[in-house]
Amino acid sequence: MRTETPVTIRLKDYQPPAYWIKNCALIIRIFANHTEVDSTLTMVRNGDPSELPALVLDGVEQLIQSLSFDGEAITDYDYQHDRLTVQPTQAEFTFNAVTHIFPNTNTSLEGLYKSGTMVCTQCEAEGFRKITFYLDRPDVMATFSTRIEADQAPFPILLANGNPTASGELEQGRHFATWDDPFAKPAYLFATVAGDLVRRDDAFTTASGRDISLRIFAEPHNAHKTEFALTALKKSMRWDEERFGREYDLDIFMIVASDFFNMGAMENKGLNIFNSAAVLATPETASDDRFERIEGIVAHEYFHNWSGNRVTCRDWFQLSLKEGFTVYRDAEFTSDLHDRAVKRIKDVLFLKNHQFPQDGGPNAHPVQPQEYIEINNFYTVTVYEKGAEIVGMLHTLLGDRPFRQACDLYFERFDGMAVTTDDFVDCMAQISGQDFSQFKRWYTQAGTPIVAIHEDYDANLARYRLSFTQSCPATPGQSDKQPLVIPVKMALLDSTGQALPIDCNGDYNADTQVLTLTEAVTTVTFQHLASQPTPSLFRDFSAPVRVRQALSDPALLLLAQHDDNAFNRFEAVQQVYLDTLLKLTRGELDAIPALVDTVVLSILSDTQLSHALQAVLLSLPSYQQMMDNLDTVDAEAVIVARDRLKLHLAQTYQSHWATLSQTLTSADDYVFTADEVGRRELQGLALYYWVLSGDKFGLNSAEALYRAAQNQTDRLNGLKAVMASPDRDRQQRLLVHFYRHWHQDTQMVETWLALQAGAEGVGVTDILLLMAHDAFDFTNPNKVRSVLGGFTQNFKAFHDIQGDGYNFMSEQIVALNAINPQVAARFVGVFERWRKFAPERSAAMHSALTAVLETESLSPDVLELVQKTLV
Ligand code: 0A1
Ligand code: ZN
Repeated sequence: MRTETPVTIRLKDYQPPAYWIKNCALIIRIFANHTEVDSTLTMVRNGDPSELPALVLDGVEQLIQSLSFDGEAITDYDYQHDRLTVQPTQAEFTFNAVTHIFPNTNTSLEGLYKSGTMVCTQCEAEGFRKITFYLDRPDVMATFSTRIEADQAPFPILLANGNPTASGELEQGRHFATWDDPFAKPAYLFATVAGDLVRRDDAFTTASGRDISLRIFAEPHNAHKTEFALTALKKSMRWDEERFGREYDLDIFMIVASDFFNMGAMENKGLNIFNSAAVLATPETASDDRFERIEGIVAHEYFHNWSGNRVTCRDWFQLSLKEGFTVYRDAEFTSDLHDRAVKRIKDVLFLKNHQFPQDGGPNAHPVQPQEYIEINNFYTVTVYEKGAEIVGMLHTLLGDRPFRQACDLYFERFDGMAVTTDDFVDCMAQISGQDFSQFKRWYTQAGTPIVAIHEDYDANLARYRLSFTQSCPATPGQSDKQPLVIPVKMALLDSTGQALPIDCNGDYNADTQVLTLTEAVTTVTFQHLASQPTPSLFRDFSAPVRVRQALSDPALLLLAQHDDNAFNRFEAVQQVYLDTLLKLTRGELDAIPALVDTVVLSILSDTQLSHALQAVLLSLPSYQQMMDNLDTVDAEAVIVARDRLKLHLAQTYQSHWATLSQTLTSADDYVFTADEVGRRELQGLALYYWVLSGDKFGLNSAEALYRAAQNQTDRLNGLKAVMASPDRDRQQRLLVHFYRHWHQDTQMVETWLALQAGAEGVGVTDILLLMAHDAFDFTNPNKVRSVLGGFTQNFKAFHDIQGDGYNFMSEQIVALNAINPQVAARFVGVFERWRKFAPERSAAMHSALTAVLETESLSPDVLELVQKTLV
């Protein structure tokens, strides 16, 4: 824990380093109670060699044993505030440090730490300084060689980045392994692992014929669950060659599964380390959404080998350079492998549920933040997901081939370098010949733009006009907003939903049907339209904006029933639901409008739709989306409204749900294909509605599905439906049964905890009971996320004014702050929208946050977020 006043780091203050590190030779000696790190840095002055400024190295909690320059002991040094200052006397020299660190007590899970029976690392963003003294910044790129020594019995496997070079026995039951990574990299990509791990092997031959060994390692209790990830890895490797021309470079690629991990996974060069929840899967224990997530994350980390590792970030303000681009790449991978429309719909839902609220709240920041206190707080949905949307817009603006050419140029020009988002966009500009200086505002301007649309049809002139007015609400520190470049993929539909030919005087490219807005107001005129068309705008969500468009009911219905752009069809259906939910919340409706029923019936009876699309089209907007569209949130009214519409759907279409639940079954073994995933998803939704309708047959059917299930998706479909009933006894029986059966399986226990924390009617007392359970561990982020994450995402439970959820979470944040600041800081986000709530809750959330702020020894992570949230 750092106690001094946190320092704000600003992009405008960026300076290149005074010295470069060319090579880092590490010897890591793991002992029972401490680890000795012997690091030799080969360094050279960056700048005038006749002037030698002090060398200031980052280093946290380093117990110094010795320091030397070129073998000469350094006695004159200053080590305070996590910085070591020494004075070189040559422009080229080696610096050696031998220090002791303590992985066993490192609960922050940054640097070198103990995870179960193994020892592993997490160095992004600034964890390497917890391992040794270093210029811990991404623009310092060095080749690394690593020698690890440890007791052979507990640690038979010793891994590090790069290719293996040697291994052997040492005295007293110890052994060593050496690894060499020839690709210069920043320290955040360093990794090492020591453990008693079981390994699964495979191989991959690259497009140019090089043979690569693939290995996944896991602790013995997880070892049977690695096959799926290995297959996903091979698919990712092939896809990156075919779609982006990117080939793997080392001789070996390794993945390690760790039960203790702060995030999803980490792209360390040649040695990815994964949260076991993000890599381990068998049909027995992982549901379809888990399989999807794992496949996407394996791909994401692998793709970083080029977008992030070979070409890396100059500084942490450029984080989206690698993250936005890599999220874009992994989304394309999933879209190519499975159902593109469904993937897009789910990604946009995620953006709207999480990024839009962030962009409209106290922690709104640009995709390229301009300042930070703790960089770990900027691994956000804005940097990742909005960053990916920006890359997607570049693709839309350039078209397939030029976009690929620009990516090729980027990889070739900057291979082995640490660069900026400007460099990336400049490649797009060079290939396309377009000027992207205005486009770059997407990186620096925070807030979700609003595009208001106005239509005007003149029957006499057969002329139709669309005018687009863009604006962007003020965000913290940014009151003046400039117009952005906004691509609008569009079509004009006739009364049957057919796209009409577009004639707008050649102003816009009719083939791609992409309008590009650049001004605050843009008006486009379309000629030769014999009747008024229905506009289908922002197809595939072509820009991350809020669209304000007053569509008539017939127009909305046409889009909801006939738009051949599946994404826009989904948007229209969601609009029908959302309008209804908001009106119900405001008390403006006595009955559910007929439009809802017309839409639902047409989805239920549309045999052309895939099951997966039917399932998303029949799902209601989330509480977050309701909140996001209300100025002030009356939580009770929001809950009552959503329950009412859900019950209406459940009861009105009870016979449909029963039929779907009973017919969408399969006797075949589990397969993970888009069709099968869709079938199970629709069956799960139907069963849920069936149970909600109050039909006892539905409830029995749900229990039967749970009991007969041969895979986790069916099991959870059954169990989640039972959890939607008021039958508490039955729920309890099944939960007891679940635990008895699966208590030895880490991922199943996490699921079991999350199910209970997310259940209807839970309160703080139940959560405390879960936390007192043997299965719970406050030092394990996955367990904490299952219980506290399950609870805080449980809208009814967390916001229950009778309960004490806010104070409870305030206490948990304070307790976590002392153990794991990163995980603690994530939970500050549950209070992010406190101002939106009506006075009683708003005041209660404010006081819970204030209580956190008044705690002594807050980590910079928590302090920064609480301060910003309270402003
Ligand atoms: N770069 C990883 C995510 C990651 C970020 C930070 C971490 O620790 C603070 C760990 C992982 C990714 O994008 O997958
Ligand atoms: Zn990433």
